[in-house]
Amino acid sequence: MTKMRATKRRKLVQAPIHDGVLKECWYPRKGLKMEAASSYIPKDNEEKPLGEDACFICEETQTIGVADGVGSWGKKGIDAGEYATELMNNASFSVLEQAEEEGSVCPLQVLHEAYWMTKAKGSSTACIVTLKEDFLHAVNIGDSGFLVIKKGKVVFQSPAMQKRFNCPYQLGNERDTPDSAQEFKVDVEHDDVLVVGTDGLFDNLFPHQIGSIVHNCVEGKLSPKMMASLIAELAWYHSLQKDRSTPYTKSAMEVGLVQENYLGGKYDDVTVVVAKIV
Ligand SMILES: [Mn+2]
Repeated sequence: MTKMRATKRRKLVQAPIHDGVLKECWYPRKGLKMEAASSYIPKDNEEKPLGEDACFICEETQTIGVADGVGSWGKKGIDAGEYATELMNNASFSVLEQAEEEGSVCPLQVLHEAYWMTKAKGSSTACIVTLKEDFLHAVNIGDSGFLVIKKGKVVFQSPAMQKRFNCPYQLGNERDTPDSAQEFKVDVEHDDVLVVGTDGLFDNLFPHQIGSIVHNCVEGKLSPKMMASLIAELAWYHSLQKDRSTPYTKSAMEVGLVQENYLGGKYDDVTVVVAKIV
C-alpha cells in the first residue's frame, strides 16, 4: 500500500452557491487520508480453513468493508463464508464503479448494490466505512462495526444491531435487506484511529481495551498492520479463555441467559481492520 503524507496546506475549494452564484473561497481543509491494514484469524477448522469472515480495503477510494457470514447456515450444509466473501467482492467492485462514475462513494448505495449482486446462499452482517470530506461515512447492519479512537479514548462506537442475544440483523436469503441498515457520519482529525471489525473482535475485547492497545501502539509508532495484528491476537486469545470477563459473557448475563459470574470469551473468526487518519 502506498503511504500518503499528511497535507496541512490550504486547498482551494468551492463554496456553497449563494444567490445562484458559485463563489470560490479559501478555507482550511484537513485533507485527511486513511492508512489501513487488516488482520484475520479464522477459527481452526480443517473443513473451512478460510472461516466465515471477509473484508476489503480499497486505498484508491479510501473505503473499508467487513462482513461475517452467519454460522447457523452450516446446519443446512451452506457455507455462509461464501456469502460474506461474495458480498465484499461485490462491494469493492461497486465502490470503484461509484468513485469512477460519481466521484465519491456512498456506503449505503454500495451495500444496496452488493446485496443485489450477491447470489451465494447464506447471510452476513456488513459494515462499510469511507473517508470523505474529513468525515467517516459508514453503514452497518448486524454486529460487526467500528470504533473511532482519539488519543486512546473511544469517541464513537457503532451499536451492534441484534434481534436477540447472538442473533444479528443480517443481509441475505430470507433475511434482512439494506433498508434495515444504520448510517453514520463521524468527524475525524489527524491522528485519530479507526478500528473496524467483526463480532469476533467486539465479543472478546471491550472498547476501552481496544482503545488502550491503540494508544500504546500509537505511542510506540507501530504501523496499522502491527496494530491490527496485535488487536486480533488479543481478541483471539481472550476468545479461548474460560476465566475472563468479556463483552460476550457480560451481554449473556444482562439478558439472563447465564448466571452471574459466568466468564469466558466467544470462540469465533476474528477480523480487524485498523486505519490511521493521517
Ligand atoms: Mn463472527
